[in-house]
Amino acid sequence: KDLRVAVVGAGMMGADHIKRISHRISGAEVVTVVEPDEARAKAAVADLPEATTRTRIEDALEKDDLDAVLIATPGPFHEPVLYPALEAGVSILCEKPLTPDTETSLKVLEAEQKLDRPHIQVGFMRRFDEEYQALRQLIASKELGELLLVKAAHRNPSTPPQYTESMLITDSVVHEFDVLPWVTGETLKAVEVRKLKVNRNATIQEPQLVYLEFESGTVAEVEINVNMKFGYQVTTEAVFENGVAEIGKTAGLKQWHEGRWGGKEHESFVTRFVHAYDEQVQRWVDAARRGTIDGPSAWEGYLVAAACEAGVTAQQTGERVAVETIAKPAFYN
Ligand code: ISE
Repeated sequence: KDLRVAVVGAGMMGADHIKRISHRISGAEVVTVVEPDEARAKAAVADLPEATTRTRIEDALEKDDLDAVLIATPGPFHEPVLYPALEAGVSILCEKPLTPDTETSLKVLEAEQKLDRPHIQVGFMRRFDEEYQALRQLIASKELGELLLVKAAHRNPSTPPQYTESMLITDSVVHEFDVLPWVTGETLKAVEVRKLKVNRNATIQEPQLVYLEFESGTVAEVEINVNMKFGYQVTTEAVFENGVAEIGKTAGLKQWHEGRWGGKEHESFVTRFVHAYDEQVQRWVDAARRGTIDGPSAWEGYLVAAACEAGVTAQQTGERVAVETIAKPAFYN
Protein backbone atom coordinates (compact mmCIF):
# COMPACT_ATOMS: atom_id res chain seq x y z
CA LYS A 1 0.00 0.00 0.00
CA ASP A 2 1.28 3.46 -0.85
CA LEU A 3 2.32 5.71 2.01
CA ARG A 4 -0.41 8.29 2.66
CA VAL A 5 1.35 11.62 3.01
CA ALA A 6 0.23 15.08 4.09
CA VAL A 7 2.42 17.90 2.80
CA VAL A 8 2.37 20.86 5.16
CA GLY A 9 3.09 24.17 3.43
CA ALA A 10 2.60 24.72 -0.29
CA GLY A 11 5.25 27.37 -0.87
CA MET A 12 8.20 26.84 -3.21
CA MET A 13 9.57 23.77 -1.39
CA GLY A 14 6.19 22.26 -0.54
CA ALA A 15 4.93 22.58 -4.12
CA ASP A 16 8.13 20.99 -5.38
CA HIS A 17 7.79 18.04 -2.97
CA ILE A 18 4.14 17.54 -3.95
CA LYS A 19 5.18 17.17 -7.60
CA ARG A 20 8.07 14.93 -6.62
CA ILE A 21 5.89 12.54 -4.58
CA SER A 22 3.12 12.51 -7.17
CA HIS A 23 5.16 12.18 -10.36
CA ARG A 24 8.79 11.32 -9.78
CA ILE A 25 9.15 8.83 -6.97
CA SER A 26 7.26 5.68 -6.03
CA GLY A 27 5.45 4.22 -3.04
CA ALA A 28 3.72 7.35 -1.75
CA GLU A 29 0.69 9.48 -2.45
CA VAL A 30 -0.11 13.05 -1.38
CA VAL A 31 -3.56 12.71 0.18
CA THR A 32 -3.78 16.18 1.66
CA VAL A 33 -2.08 19.55 1.58
CA VAL A 34 -2.15 21.61 4.76
CA GLU A 35 -1.89 25.27 3.86
CA PRO A 36 -3.72 28.29 5.30
CA ASP A 37 -3.53 30.23 2.02
CA GLU A 38 -6.49 28.81 0.10
CA ALA A 39 -5.37 29.85 -3.39
CA ARG A 40 -1.96 28.33 -2.83
CA ALA A 41 -3.46 25.13 -1.50
CA LYS A 42 -5.82 24.79 -4.49
CA ALA A 43 -2.98 25.41 -6.95
CA ALA A 44 -0.83 22.79 -5.25
CA VAL A 45 -3.46 20.05 -5.67
CA ALA A 46 -4.71 21.18 -9.09
CA ASP A 47 -3.56 17.96 -10.78
CA LEU A 48 -4.35 15.68 -7.82
CA PRO A 49 -8.11 15.12 -8.00
CA GLU A 50 -8.11 12.77 -4.98
CA ALA A 51 -6.24 15.10 -2.62
CA THR A 52 -7.96 17.30 -0.04
CA THR A 53 -6.78 20.60 1.39
CA ARG A 54 -6.83 21.54 5.06
CA THR A 55 -5.86 24.58 7.06
CA ARG A 56 -4.77 22.73 10.24
CA ILE A 57 -2.48 19.72 10.67
CA GLU A 58 -4.73 18.44 13.49
CA ASP A 59 -7.65 18.07 11.06
CA ALA A 60 -5.52 16.19 8.54
CA LEU A 61 -4.22 13.82 11.23
CA GLU A 62 -7.74 13.19 12.43
CA LYS A 63 -9.52 12.77 9.10
CA ASP A 64 -7.09 11.65 6.39
CA ASP A 65 -5.79 8.31 7.68
CA LEU A 66 -2.19 9.52 7.32
CA ASP A 67 0.98 7.43 7.46
CA ALA A 68 3.39 10.32 7.08
CA VAL A 69 3.81 14.09 7.16
CA LEU A 70 6.25 16.15 5.11
CA ILE A 71 6.76 19.56 6.72
CA ALA A 72 7.79 22.22 4.21
CA THR A 73 6.88 25.44 5.99
CA PRO A 74 9.63 27.92 6.97
CA GLY A 75 11.72 26.85 10.00
CA PRO A 76 9.93 28.88 12.69
CA PHE A 77 6.66 27.06 11.85
CA HIS A 78 7.91 23.48 12.19
CA GLU A 79 7.52 23.03 15.93
CA PRO A 80 3.69 23.32 16.16
CA VAL A 81 3.34 20.72 13.40
CA LEU A 82 5.94 18.34 14.85
CA TYR A 83 4.15 17.77 18.18
CA PRO A 84 0.77 16.60 16.87
CA ALA A 85 2.50 14.56 14.15
CA LEU A 86 4.69 12.84 16.75
CA GLU A 87 1.69 12.23 18.96
CA ALA A 88 -0.11 10.58 16.04
CA GLY A 89 2.95 8.34 15.53
CA VAL A 90 3.34 9.07 11.80
CA SER A 91 6.66 9.23 9.93
CA ILE A 92 7.97 12.76 9.50
CA LEU A 93 10.24 14.43 6.97
CA CYS A 94 10.90 17.92 8.29
CA GLU A 95 12.55 20.45 5.98
CA LYS A 96 15.63 22.16 7.40
CA PRO A 97 16.09 23.47 10.03
CA LEU A 98 14.43 21.17 12.56
CA THR A 99 13.59 24.28 14.64
CA PRO A 100 15.35 27.66 14.81
CA ASP A 101 17.08 27.18 18.20
CA THR A 102 18.36 24.56 20.64
CA GLU A 103 15.68 25.22 23.26
CA THR A 104 12.89 24.19 20.89
CA SER A 105 14.97 21.43 19.25
CA LEU A 106 15.53 19.87 22.68
CA LYS A 107 11.79 19.96 23.34
CA VAL A 108 11.22 18.14 20.06
CA LEU A 109 13.82 15.51 21.02
CA GLU A 110 12.00 15.00 24.32
CA ALA A 111 8.64 14.59 22.60
CA GLU A 112 10.12 12.13 20.10
CA GLN A 113 11.70 10.03 22.85
CA LYS A 114 8.23 9.19 24.15
CA LEU A 115 7.88 6.99 21.03
CA ASP A 116 9.50 3.60 20.45
CA ARG A 117 12.01 4.87 17.85
CA PRO A 118 13.02 8.01 15.92
CA HIS A 119 10.20 9.14 13.64
CA ILE A 120 11.70 12.41 12.38
CA GLN A 121 14.07 12.74 9.43
CA VAL A 122 15.42 16.25 8.79
CA GLY A 123 15.62 17.52 5.21
CA PHE A 124 19.36 18.06 4.94
CA MET A 125 19.27 16.90 1.35
CA ARG A 126 22.91 17.55 0.52
CA ARG A 127 23.77 14.21 2.14
CA PHE A 128 21.95 12.58 -0.77
CA ASP A 129 24.02 14.39 -3.42
CA GLU A 130 26.33 11.92 -5.19
CA GLU A 131 29.31 14.25 -5.19
CA TYR A 132 29.15 14.90 -1.45
CA GLN A 133 28.89 11.12 -0.98
CA ALA A 134 31.99 10.56 -3.13
CA LEU A 135 33.94 13.20 -1.21
CA ARG A 136 32.91 11.62 2.08
CA GLN A 137 34.27 8.27 0.91
CA LEU A 138 37.50 9.82 -0.27
CA ILE A 139 38.05 11.56 3.08
CA ALA A 140 37.30 8.37 5.04
CA SER A 141 39.63 6.32 2.82
CA LYS A 142 42.65 8.54 3.69
CA GLU A 143 43.86 7.89 0.13
CA LEU A 144 45.08 11.49 -0.12
CA GLY A 145 46.25 11.60 3.49
CA GLU A 146 44.70 13.57 6.31
CA LEU A 147 42.19 16.29 5.49
CA LEU A 148 43.62 19.69 6.43
CA LEU A 149 41.26 22.30 5.08
CA VAL A 150 37.88 22.62 3.39
CA LYS A 151 37.01 25.66 1.29
CA ALA A 152 33.32 25.87 0.54
CA ALA A 153 31.38 28.49 -1.38
CA HIS A 154 27.61 28.94 -1.01
CA ARG A 155 26.42 31.44 -3.58
CA ASN A 156 22.87 32.49 -4.35
CA PRO A 157 21.61 34.89 -7.03
CA SER A 158 19.44 36.89 -4.62
CA THR A 159 17.53 36.72 -1.35
CA PRO A 160 13.83 37.13 -0.54
CA PRO A 161 12.74 40.43 1.10
CA GLN A 162 12.40 38.90 4.58
CA TYR A 163 16.02 37.64 4.56
CA THR A 164 18.11 39.02 7.46
CA GLU A 165 21.79 38.92 8.36
CA SER A 166 21.39 36.11 10.90
CA MET A 167 19.65 34.07 8.18
CA LEU A 168 23.02 33.87 6.42
CA ILE A 169 23.73 31.42 9.24
CA THR A 170 20.33 29.96 10.13
CA ASP A 171 18.87 29.61 6.64
CA SER A 172 21.92 29.16 4.41
CA VAL A 173 25.10 28.05 6.23
CA VAL A 174 22.76 25.72 8.14
CA HIS A 175 23.39 23.30 5.25
CA GLU A 176 27.17 23.40 5.70
CA PHE A 177 26.70 22.94 9.46
CA ASP A 178 25.04 19.64 8.67
CA VAL A 179 26.91 18.39 5.64
CA LEU A 180 30.50 19.32 6.49
CA PRO A 181 30.65 17.36 9.78
CA TRP A 182 28.99 14.49 7.90
CA VAL A 183 31.38 14.65 4.96
CA THR A 184 34.50 14.97 7.11
CA GLY A 185 33.39 12.58 9.86
CA GLU A 186 34.38 15.30 12.33
CA THR A 187 32.75 16.94 15.34
CA LEU A 188 32.29 20.69 15.19
CA LYS A 189 34.07 22.51 17.99
CA ALA A 190 33.83 26.26 17.34
CA VAL A 191 32.63 28.85 14.85
CA GLU A 192 34.02 32.21 13.79
CA VAL A 193 32.65 34.75 11.32
CA ARG A 194 34.48 37.38 9.33
CA LYS A 195 32.57 40.10 7.47
CA LEU A 196 33.85 41.14 4.07
CA LYS A 197 33.54 44.17 1.84
CA VAL A 198 29.82 44.60 1.21
CA ASN A 199 28.31 43.57 -2.11
CA ARG A 200 26.30 46.58 -3.30
CA ASN A 201 23.56 44.22 -4.54
CA ALA A 202 22.91 43.27 -0.92
CA THR A 203 20.55 44.88 1.59
CA ILE A 204 22.44 43.28 4.51
CA GLN A 205 26.10 43.10 5.51
CA GLU A 206 27.38 40.33 3.24
CA PRO A 207 29.27 38.37 1.95
CA GLN A 208 30.79 36.77 5.04
CA LEU A 209 33.29 34.00 5.73
CA VAL A 210 32.23 31.42 8.30
CA TYR A 211 34.95 29.24 9.84
CA LEU A 212 34.09 25.81 11.22
CA GLU A 213 36.76 24.44 13.52
CA PHE A 214 36.63 20.68 14.02
CA GLU A 215 37.89 18.56 16.93
CA SER A 216 40.91 17.24 14.97
CA GLY A 217 42.07 20.73 14.03
CA THR A 218 40.72 20.60 10.48
CA VAL A 219 39.13 23.92 9.50
CA ALA A 220 36.40 24.62 6.95
CA GLU A 221 35.98 28.08 5.48
CA VAL A 222 32.53 28.79 4.06
CA GLU A 223 31.99 31.77 1.81
CA ILE A 224 28.36 32.77 2.16
CA ASN A 225 27.51 35.14 -0.63
CA VAL A 226 23.84 35.44 -1.47
CA ASN A 227 23.28 38.33 -3.86
CA MET A 228 25.61 37.47 -6.69
CA LYS A 229 23.04 37.63 -9.48
CA PHE A 230 24.86 35.21 -11.81
CA GLY A 231 23.28 32.00 -10.48
CA TYR A 232 23.16 29.36 -7.74
CA GLN A 233 26.49 27.73 -6.96
CA VAL A 234 27.57 25.46 -4.12
CA THR A 235 31.15 24.19 -4.34
CA THR A 236 33.52 22.44 -1.96
CA GLU A 237 37.27 22.01 -2.22
CA ALA A 238 39.03 19.63 0.15
CA VAL A 239 42.76 20.08 0.76
CA PHE A 240 44.61 16.97 1.98
CA GLU A 241 48.22 16.23 2.85
CA ASN A 242 48.87 14.76 -0.60
CA GLY A 243 46.30 16.28 -2.89
CA VAL A 244 43.14 18.24 -3.48
CA ALA A 245 39.56 17.27 -4.39
CA GLU A 246 36.70 19.40 -5.61
CA ILE A 247 32.95 18.90 -5.99
CA GLY A 248 30.01 21.02 -7.07
CA LYS A 249 31.22 22.72 -10.23
CA THR A 250 28.43 22.67 -12.74
CA ALA A 251 29.23 20.26 -15.57
CA GLY A 252 26.67 19.63 -18.29
CA LEU A 253 26.66 20.93 -21.83
CA LYS A 254 29.34 23.39 -22.85
CA GLN A 255 29.35 25.10 -26.20
CA TRP A 256 31.79 27.02 -28.34
CA HIS A 257 30.11 29.48 -30.69
CA GLU A 258 30.69 32.91 -32.25
CA GLY A 259 33.92 33.59 -30.43
CA ARG A 260 32.58 32.58 -26.99
CA TRP A 261 32.38 29.39 -24.98
CA GLY A 262 30.45 28.35 -21.94
CA GLY A 263 27.51 26.56 -20.38
CA LYS A 264 24.60 27.29 -18.07
CA GLU A 265 24.70 27.78 -14.31
CA HIS A 266 21.86 26.75 -11.99
CA GLU A 267 19.53 29.51 -10.83
CA SER A 268 18.15 27.88 -7.68
CA PHE A 269 18.56 25.00 -5.25
CA VAL A 270 15.48 23.35 -6.73
CA THR A 271 17.41 22.36 -9.86
CA ARG A 272 20.91 22.29 -8.35
CA PHE A 273 19.91 19.61 -5.85
CA VAL A 274 17.03 17.98 -7.72
CA HIS A 275 18.60 14.50 -7.65
CA ALA A 276 19.48 14.85 -3.99
CA TYR A 277 15.89 15.84 -3.17
CA ASP A 278 14.49 12.94 -5.21
CA GLU A 279 16.81 10.45 -3.53
CA GLN A 280 16.11 11.89 -0.09
CA VAL A 281 12.34 11.67 -0.42
CA GLN A 282 12.42 8.21 -2.07
CA ARG A 283 14.57 6.84 0.73
CA TRP A 284 12.40 8.49 3.38
CA VAL A 285 9.29 6.92 1.81
CA ASP A 286 10.90 3.47 1.55
CA ALA A 287 12.09 3.69 5.15
CA ALA A 288 8.70 4.90 6.42
CA ARG A 289 7.06 1.87 4.84
CA ARG A 290 9.49 -0.31 6.81
CA GLY A 291 8.82 1.70 9.99
CA THR A 292 12.13 3.54 10.19
CA ILE A 293 14.01 6.63 8.93
CA ASP A 294 16.92 6.79 6.47
CA GLY A 295 18.72 10.08 6.83
CA PRO A 296 19.63 12.76 9.38
CA SER A 297 17.60 12.44 12.58
CA ALA A 298 16.19 15.04 14.94
CA TRP A 299 19.38 14.58 16.98
CA GLU A 300 21.35 15.88 14.00
CA GLY A 301 18.79 18.65 13.64
CA TYR A 302 19.57 19.63 17.23
CA LEU A 303 23.36 19.57 16.60
CA VAL A 304 22.85 21.94 13.69
CA ALA A 305 20.70 24.24 15.85
CA ALA A 306 23.59 24.38 18.34
CA ALA A 307 26.00 25.22 15.51
CA CYS A 308 23.68 27.96 14.26
CA GLU A 309 23.42 29.49 17.73
CA ALA A 310 27.20 29.61 18.00
CA GLY A 311 27.34 30.97 14.45
CA VAL A 312 24.92 33.82 15.11
CA THR A 313 26.78 34.78 18.31
CA ALA A 314 30.07 34.68 16.39
CA GLN A 315 28.51 36.87 13.71
CA GLN A 316 27.28 39.41 16.27
CA THR A 317 30.42 39.54 18.44
CA GLY A 318 33.28 38.82 16.03
CA GLU A 319 34.56 36.23 18.52
CA ARG A 320 35.37 32.54 18.22
CA VAL A 321 32.40 30.79 19.80
CA ALA A 322 32.50 27.22 21.11
CA VAL A 323 29.65 24.90 20.10
CA GLU A 324 28.03 23.43 23.22
CA THR A 325 25.81 20.36 23.04
CA ILE A 326 24.22 17.89 25.45
CA ALA A 327 25.31 14.24 25.50
CA LYS A 328 23.65 12.08 22.86
CA PRO A 329 20.65 10.17 24.21
CA ALA A 330 20.93 6.39 23.68
CA PHE A 331 17.60 6.60 21.82
CA TYR A 332 19.48 8.07 18.82
CA ASN A 333 22.23 5.42 18.62
C1 ISE B 1 17.38 28.35 1.30
O1 ISE B 1 16.44 28.32 2.33
C2 ISE B 1 17.98 27.00 1.12
O2 ISE B 1 17.75 26.05 1.85
C3 ISE B 1 19.01 26.93 0.08
O3 ISE B 1 19.53 25.63 -0.08
C4 ISE B 1 20.11 27.90 0.39
O4 ISE B 1 21.06 27.90 -0.64
C5 ISE B 1 19.56 29.31 0.54
O5 ISE B 1 20.61 30.18 0.88
C6 ISE B 1 18.48 29.34 1.62
O6 ISE B 1 17.97 30.63 1.75
